[in-house]
Amino acid sequence: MLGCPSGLALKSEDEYYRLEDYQSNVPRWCTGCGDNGILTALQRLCRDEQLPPEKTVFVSGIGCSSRFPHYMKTYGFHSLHGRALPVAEGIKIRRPDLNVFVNTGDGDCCSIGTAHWIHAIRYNMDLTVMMHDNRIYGLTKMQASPTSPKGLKSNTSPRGANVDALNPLSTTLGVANVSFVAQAVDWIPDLFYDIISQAFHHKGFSFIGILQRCPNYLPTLFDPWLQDPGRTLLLTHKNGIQVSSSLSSVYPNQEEHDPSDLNRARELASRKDVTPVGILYRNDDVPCYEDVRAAQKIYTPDMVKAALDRQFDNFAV
Ligand SMILES: Cc1ncc(C[n+]2csc(CCOP(=O)(O)OP(=O)(O)O)c2C)c(N)n1
Ligand code: SF4
Repeated sequence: MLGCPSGLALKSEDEYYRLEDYQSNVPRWCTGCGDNGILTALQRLCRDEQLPPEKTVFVSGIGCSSRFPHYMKTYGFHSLHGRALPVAEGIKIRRPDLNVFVNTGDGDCCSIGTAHWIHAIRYNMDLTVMMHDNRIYGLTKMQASPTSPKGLKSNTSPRGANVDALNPLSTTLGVANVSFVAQAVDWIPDLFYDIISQAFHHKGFSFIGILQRCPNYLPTLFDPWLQDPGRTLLLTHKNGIQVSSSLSSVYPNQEEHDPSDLNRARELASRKDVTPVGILYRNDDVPCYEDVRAAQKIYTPDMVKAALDRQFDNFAV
């Protein structure tokens, strides 16, 4: 057994996965795009958890953020716009042994993919879902998304978006069987890593809304948060995130929030004066659909074989 810088006990040097073992193509995102930091954190997570690349899958829809699987040297599925979740569920139901991550954009998840999103929460399969929320359609060049703030000028709302934005956290917290909801921001990497790590360890549908900068189309959108740390409310708890003293000195606005308190989570999610960052809700007792299905399995392999043989016999000459 060998030691390593991160303190993990290893079987042999050859079996230790390094950061480079998860790095694939050089990302084609714009300089300063928040997706770059999210990618680095996920590669770190895979390395720290020593996830075998052949047992790990990143699934995405379509969008800038959905290019994610191309940059991970794991299995990946760059699917159809809005369809990342059903693809990921299909993978998980057949191969519950795989680590399945989902990358989706605010357009991909909250617009064309809404129906899949709502039902995926209810089915509560063991997936780690990152919703990269840059509040715009990036790939198709700046159209308003459901999370675009009211008044935002875009190519589809030249006079300003004229309906209130959808709140992805409140929406997720309103669905039956919700089991994990967090919010992260791409510009506080330590907290981002902690949140993503807790989401990964939660067994069930872990939804992380990530405020993600798009310097290409909305270069100043998150400036108020970057310039005024008081706009960010860090949610701390022994069952949530804990904040270092150095980070506390920058972000003194904190609240001790017990993630098992669903009503308080809903109140926090709907606050407009501050942006909560941390674990809003966690319930480890919600059953996962793949386990429910496995327990109800009524067909043995022999029964499947016999049924197939009967079908083939119909075509025998
Ligand atoms: C069925 C279908 N409709 C529309 C499109 C065009 N389209 C591609 S990406 C996209 C929006 C992506 O926005 P978002 O999910 O927010 O991701 P971002 O690019 O901002 O990361 C749209 C409308 C498509 N590819 N397929
Ligand atoms: S357009 Fe925006 S979201 Fe897309 S890669 Fe560039 S900065 Fe990132």
